[in-house]
Amino acid sequence: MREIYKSFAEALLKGDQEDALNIVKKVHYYNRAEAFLDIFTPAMRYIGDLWENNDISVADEHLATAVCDFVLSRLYPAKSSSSQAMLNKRAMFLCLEGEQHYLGLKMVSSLFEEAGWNTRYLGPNLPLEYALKHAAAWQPDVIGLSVTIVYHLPLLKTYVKELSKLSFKPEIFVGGRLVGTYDLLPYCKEAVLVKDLNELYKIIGQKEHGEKLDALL
Ligand code: B12
Repeated sequence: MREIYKSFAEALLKGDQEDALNIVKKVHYYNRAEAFLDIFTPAMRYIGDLWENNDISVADEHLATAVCDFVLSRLYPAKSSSSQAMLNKRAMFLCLEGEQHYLGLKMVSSLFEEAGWNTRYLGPNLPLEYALKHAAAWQPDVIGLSVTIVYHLPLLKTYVKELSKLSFKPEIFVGGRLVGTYDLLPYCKEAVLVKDLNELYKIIGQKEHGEKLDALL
């Protein structure tokens, strides 16, 4: 059987939101985490390979990103419909200044929300100054950072160092493409490095408990 992530990638590249949603509907027995792991993540990485090999253009890749973002938003849990009891815990998520790769972070935020956390997703490219101010005012238990591009690593070090100095001592989670590829410990000794969504689930609970897609679409 043709891998479903490739069909999903094709729908993204055609800019076909309905087709992309229909492909997700076919795996209605999956929960969010399974869909993110088996379909969304490999599809976007496959699109990266096509782009790197010049099989698709920058415009194609932007279109695919936009459609993927649309489908992710459709799957984002409504605050009131979380399958789990609210935990009275807060988590905020952001990408470092200059970092534009936010799709993975948005998935992670969605999974925390589903697991009963109160989340704030601050998206790409957030300068440290604003991250610090927002965190100081909202006092999250967890701050999740995402890093994809190697030349952002020096910044990662600064973000982790400064955020971990906050008086209420948030736990800092660092994820993103580079965490699965390199040993980033020297850049963020004060943080928890999370390689992928399976690792995340060891921290926030069992992925089998997530809502099935048929209840969402
Ligand atoms: C889409 C895309 C873009 C989009 C980003 C859109 C967006 N809104 O995210 C745009 C067009 C903006 C872009 C720009 C660039 N990109 Co780009 N991009 C990609 C692409 C195709 C997909 C990224 C993606 O969504 N992956 C899927 C997600 C789900 O995976 P992920 O981020 O790893 O997230 C997972 C885990 O890591 C984890 N996770 C992620 N964050 C966090 C955080 C926490 C707290 C936790 C716990 C877990 C976690 O959970 C996720 C779920 O599985 C990749 C290809 C690839 N292999 O990833 C290239 C890729 C990353 N890009 C690349 C490049 C080179 C660039 C540019 C430099 C291109 C240029 N010359 O301008 C710029 C840099 C922009 C910048 N300053 O950030 C290269 C990087 C190569 C390298 N060696 O560094 C790649 C690998 C493409 C390639 N094959 O060459 N890109």
